[in-house]
Amino acid sequence: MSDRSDPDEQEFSVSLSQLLTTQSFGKPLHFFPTIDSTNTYAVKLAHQGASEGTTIIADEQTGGKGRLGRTWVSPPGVNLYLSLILRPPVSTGIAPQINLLAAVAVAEAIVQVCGLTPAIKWPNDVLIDEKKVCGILAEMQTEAGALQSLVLGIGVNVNAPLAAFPPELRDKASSLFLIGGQMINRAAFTAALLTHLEKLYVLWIEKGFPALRPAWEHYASGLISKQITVAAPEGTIVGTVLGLDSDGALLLRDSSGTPRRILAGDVTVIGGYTRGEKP
Ligand code: BT5
Repeated sequence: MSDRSDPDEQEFSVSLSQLLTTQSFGKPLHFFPTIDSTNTYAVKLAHQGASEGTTIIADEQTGGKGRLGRTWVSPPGVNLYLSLILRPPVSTGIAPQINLLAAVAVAEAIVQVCGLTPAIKWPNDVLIDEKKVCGILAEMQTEAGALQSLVLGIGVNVNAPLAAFPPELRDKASSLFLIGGQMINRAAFTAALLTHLEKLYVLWIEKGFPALRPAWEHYASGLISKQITVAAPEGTIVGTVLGLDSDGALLLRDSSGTPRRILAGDVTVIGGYTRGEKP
């Protein structure tokens, strides 16, 4: 733990420790007023042998990371920036399913704490009213091809005002506060998130991805039959969403009518994306 001077930060970390009823997630908890990236620090701890459940939270990130070298905007005092060290007994091919699991856990925490209607956009963005409120970045640590640890990074825009986002993000990003109109207690939200993460993680380890699939499909139901474009490593694909494969891959019918399995990529929904029905 680092020195803390801001009472809000202190309250966040102290009340989170008091609220946690998890077995191992959030234990131990390392809290930083400011850090470059909680994921970078977590990877370092993972290499040093930190146990499963070890959690790093920062009040601000100066070098918050998105996927593919992108940046995660991480202003102080308002949001959640969390990295969790995991050591799942799975192969590197299965490990990316943690992204889908995390998106479900974030959606469940949002429903429980805020009563809002989140939607998952494959693989792992959580949106409300078509605006991104959460990003997930999982990083694998391997040795001789075997998974040693997995750092799960989650950023949630909890109480950020619009001014906290740079102008170019203001029409595509939002916060739980901006959408719901109420300030959210960050400690209570984080405790709920870690509880949902742990519950789903135990289920995933015991029963595999099929046990998570109905919940993922519930939150991503608005995607089915939608026309999307996917910027995938193999190029840009335009198609209609058919659903999810048993391993979490996205199933599409492309514009020539051919079924496609997408393992990675950035999805844009043509004509917009909301999940209309209440959970
Ligand atoms: C992500 O990447 O969405 C993964 C973000 C993971 C952030 C967490 S915070 C804790 C942990 N420590 C880290 O350093 N990272 C993790 P990607 O799908 O590549 O999306 C990045 C894009 O989202 C950017 O290029 C912007 O367009 C947009 N963006 C950046 N900051 C945002 C924010 N705060 N809210 C919504 N959108 C944002």
